Amino acid sequence: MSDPKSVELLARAERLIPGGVNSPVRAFRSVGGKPVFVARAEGAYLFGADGKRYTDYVGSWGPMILGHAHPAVVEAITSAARNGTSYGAPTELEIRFAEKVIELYPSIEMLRAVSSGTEACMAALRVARGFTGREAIVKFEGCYHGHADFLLVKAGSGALTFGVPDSAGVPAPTAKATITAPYNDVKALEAIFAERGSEIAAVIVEPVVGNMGVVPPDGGFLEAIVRLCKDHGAVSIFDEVMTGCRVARGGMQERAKVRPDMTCLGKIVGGGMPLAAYGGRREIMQKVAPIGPVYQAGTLSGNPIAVSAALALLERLDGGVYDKLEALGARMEQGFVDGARKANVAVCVQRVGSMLTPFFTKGPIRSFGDAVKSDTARFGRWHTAMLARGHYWPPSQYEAAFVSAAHTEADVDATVAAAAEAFAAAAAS
Ligand code: KE4
Repeated sequence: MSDPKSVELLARAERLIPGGVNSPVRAFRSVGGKPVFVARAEGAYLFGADGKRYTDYVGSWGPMILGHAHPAVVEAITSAARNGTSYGAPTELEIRFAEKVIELYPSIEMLRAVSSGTEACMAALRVARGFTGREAIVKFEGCYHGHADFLLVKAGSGALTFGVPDSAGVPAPTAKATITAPYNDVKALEAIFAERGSEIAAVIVEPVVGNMGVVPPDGGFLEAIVRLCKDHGAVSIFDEVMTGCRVARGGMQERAKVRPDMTCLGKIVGGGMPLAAYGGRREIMQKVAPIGPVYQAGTLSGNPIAVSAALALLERLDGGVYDKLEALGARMEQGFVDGARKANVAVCVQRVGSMLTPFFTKGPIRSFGDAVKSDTARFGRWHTAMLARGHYWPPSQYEAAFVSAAHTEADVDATVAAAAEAFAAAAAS
């Protein structure tokens, strides 16, 4: 349940915008209830339309790693805006952005800035297809790489068959070129390559899944993807839009010490602005227009305001930030485990650094098949109870929550206490 002001705003919004929201998950449909309309945010907190304060664990779905309205980021945006908002021409700022990203991601030798994670993943796959001259791509069930047609695909009848559309409006032939495999299943991936290796342009993976809830890779899984791609002349693509600068400054590829051929970045790397990027080995990126035959473009790509925000954020992500995020993440994980046990509720908390998910099932969760065993109705009741207590959790069982460096131990302890009550409430009803 949300406040009367949000209810009134939703009624107005729904007449003009599908579901009253500009992105589906914001509608709270999978948890019941109605969304809170946000008036402003600062540090670890959101303030609803009625002024109520919430401790925020969505963080704009990941970017707000230093908290909302960080003074240095706000200053960078306002001073950049005084120089104009967009030029549609190259700037030194974009060189500095590319230098910074390449410093953080040594597997990237050349990159292109775009305006969203969807664009980054769509473009990376088009470049991989142009580089290899092949059409088939492999993705994993439960992973989300944005809403490009050929990525809104679910597994066909058998593991080795091509995909079928997972959304209305996606042409069957488009989906057909996408093969879906179970996450963490090396044998399934080996079988796909054995059967169709010569047709596969790329394998794209969330190196830690956030989009079915947090599911870490088994040891050797990421290495197997890179190896199989290398052996068969395909391109390995790590979609680090969520994990980039989240699980480590250099993303999961730094944490796991695995180097993909290409990487997609967004969210934190974009400073919480409409800024994302894709890049990788120079010989691959040299296929991109205007120097190569693969076309990709964007009016606002590398926008000076967005790049200024990103640079202000990225230069503040020092080692101390990640020590704090790890400590707060671990504190919250332990608190949830203890609270669920006391309430006698089956909850499996999975976490990598400061991204975590309480799955309402026994666990462990290694794949989408495991994740869908979760009791989503009980999660929905828990989410509602958390919101009522002033804790703003991602409104879906199949999402990751994020702790920021603006959160304090007291914030986390208060959320853990609320969660304990909410576990009991969810269990009782
Ligand atoms: P955007 O087009 O939303 O900027 O990025 C797409 C994307 C690509 N790759 C990964 C790993 C992602 O997590 C995302 C977007 N994440 C969702 C939340 N799970 C964004 C929230 C939303 O869709 O409103």
